[in-house]
Amino acid sequence: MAKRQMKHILVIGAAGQIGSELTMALRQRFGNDNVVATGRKTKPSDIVFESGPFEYMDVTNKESLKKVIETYEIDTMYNMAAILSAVGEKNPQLCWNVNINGLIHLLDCAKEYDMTRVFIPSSIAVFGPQTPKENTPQETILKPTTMYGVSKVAGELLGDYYVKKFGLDVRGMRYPGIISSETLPGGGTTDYAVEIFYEAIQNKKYTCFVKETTRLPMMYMPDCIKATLDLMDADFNKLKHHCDYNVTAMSFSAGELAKEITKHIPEFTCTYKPDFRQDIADSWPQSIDDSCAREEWNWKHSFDLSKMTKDMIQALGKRHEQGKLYG
Ligand code: AKB
Repeated sequence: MAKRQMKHILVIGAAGQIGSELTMALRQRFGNDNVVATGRKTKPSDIVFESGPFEYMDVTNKESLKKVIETYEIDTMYNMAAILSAVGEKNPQLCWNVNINGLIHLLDCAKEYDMTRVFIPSSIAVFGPQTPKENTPQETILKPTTMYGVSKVAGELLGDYYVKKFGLDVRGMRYPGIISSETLPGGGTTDYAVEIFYEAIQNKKYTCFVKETTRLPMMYMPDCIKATLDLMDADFNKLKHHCDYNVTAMSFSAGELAKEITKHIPEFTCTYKPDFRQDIADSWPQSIDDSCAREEWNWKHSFDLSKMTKDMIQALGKRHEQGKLYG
């Protein structure tokens, strides 16, 4: 399935938590001018905005997507635009529209413009209450109870369909909760695992919106970027799956995370006040079996709970000292 070399890359959703850091990693690798960043409304970080091309574009509007593809002769796309689980429950129609209608536009454009490769992320949200919770297998029950999860299952199936039916090279993985220090996440259930660090640094206390015992699969951003680039680099012929790889790095409860933070900030306290996001978290697995990703494209993580916590506190602590904790 080797076509042209990857040259002109489009990152959709480049103002978001993963899109912003992915854009910078791709620019470093392929050259600033070869990576076009787009966002719907939010202005991205200064570095994303200033280091290379940036366009405002709405993936639900196919014409605006086509215009960007034609202007920059795009041959590779990363679709990081999504309405996440918590916002998706507040606005299910918007969630379906962005996550599915946007995705179809993107896949159709990839086919129409004979693109080299497309990345479409999925999520642990594809799993539901009937899925085994521990060491969740690659092949298992996919009956999510959130609109975000429904859209992600449909997205995985759509991506696989475009591979089989049209010979398009589409790849994707089921991201766990992603923890990072550059751009705050927005609208997800796993957001508490990022917010807790900001609050620990700034106020030495945090009210967590899931229970102390809530345990979810997580990954630190450097591993998330590595996993994404590694899957996109992998030899297509070695991939037995396409859009639905399980990936993980660590699993911990909210209480275990708080305890790890107190090793660095002893006065930090965490209280727990579960809200509607508790039900979402309870419907997801606690740990993931990602052996297919490890076997088929050599996935390996580097950060565990203690290494990630140390790194987060160092990065945010430095920004706090400079009076720029929130950028
Ligand atoms: C969310 O919490 O909605 C996301 C996800 C796990 O996909 N971070």
